[in-house]
Order: sequence, then structure tokens, then C-alpha cells
Amino acid sequence: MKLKPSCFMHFLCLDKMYCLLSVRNARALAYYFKLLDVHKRNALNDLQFYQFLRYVTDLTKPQIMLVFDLLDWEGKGEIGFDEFYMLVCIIMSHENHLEKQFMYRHSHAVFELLDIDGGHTVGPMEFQATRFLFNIKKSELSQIFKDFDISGDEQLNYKEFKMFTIFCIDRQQRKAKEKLRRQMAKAAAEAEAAEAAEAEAEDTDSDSNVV
Ligand SMILES: [Ca+2]
Ligand SMILES: [Ca+2]
Repeated sequence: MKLKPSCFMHFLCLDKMYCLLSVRNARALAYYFKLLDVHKRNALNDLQFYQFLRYVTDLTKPQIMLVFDLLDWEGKGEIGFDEFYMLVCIIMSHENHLEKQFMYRHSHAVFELLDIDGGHTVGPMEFQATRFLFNIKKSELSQIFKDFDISGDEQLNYKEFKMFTIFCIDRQQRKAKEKLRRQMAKAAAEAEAAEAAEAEAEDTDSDSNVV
């Protein structure tokens, strides 16, 4: 899932810790939602929703219609601002590579979203159908069930799903720390090399002065 360039959402700023918008940004989004809501119903129907997502993302029609059904869990045939806000935060998290952070911070809402059949568990097919929302790779799916399906029913209940999100955050933090460590080591090596070059240049200068 990718945001198209120059769309309105590029001007919004997502809180990196909680993966939510600031009050000011949320108000701007509410105004944008009002502009889309041409029938003044405080909601978007499937056609308006489809046009919106097609305009701002590269999602396919089946993916957009799936997202509509996931958000419209009451089957009202329309999406209110609360669901719209959640979707925008998911898209923004995806755009900022914070999708795992979003899953962790809002694990219950995400769990309910992914539980397509409402059976209070998320199965491999449900993960497979919705993985584009949170950038879960196809190759990761079987490992997820191997590692986190403690009860062995080939489904993740909420506790198992929560453990999965904690693991994702742990892995992300380990990677970030490793990246920082590499950057610091590189910077230190560069500084050392620059110092050595400077010292060498000074030596050469003093040698030429002696001559
Ligand atoms: Ca389910
Ligand atoms: Ca299980």
C-alpha cells in the first residue's frame, strides 16, 4: 500500500509513539471528511469510499472493497468518521514504516479488524487477505502461526495475537539499535581517519618547514 504523491495526507503528521494524529491534524482531517461527505450523512458510502482510496493510494478495487467491509463491521453500508480516522492512521503508519508500532499500540482494534468472520480469532486466510494493511510478508505468515499459535488450533486468539505484536516491536527495536550502533561505529571510524589524515598533513608541513 502506497500513498500517491501530492495527496492531502502527506501534510499530516503522525505521532511516532502512539500512531495517532494531533488534535489539530485530526480537525483538519474531519474537515476533509466533511468535504468528501457530499450527501451530508456524516458517513461515506462504498462508492465515495472507493473513489477516495483510489485517489490517495495504489490499492486495488478488491482490496478497497475488503477494507470497506472490514471497517463497516456493523454492515451499515457506510463508514463514519471514527473508522475513517482509524484508516487514515493505518495508511499514515504504513507510509512511515510504523505499521508494527500501530499494531502494537492498537492491538485490540487491529485484532477486531483482521477477524473478518467475527469468530474472535484470526486465521491464516484472514491474515493472508489483510496483510497488505500492515506490510506482513507472505513468507512470514507460516512462521507467525508456528511461533505464536500456542493453543495449536491454527488460529490466533487475542492473547496470541498480542504476543505477536510485542515480538514485532521487540524485533523492530533490536534492528533500530543495531542500525544506530553501526552508524555510531562508522562515524567514529570516519572521525579517527580524519584525525589521522590531519596529523599526517601537519607532519608533512613541519617536515617541509625544516627543509
Ligand atoms: Ca476469524
Ligand atoms: Ca491459537
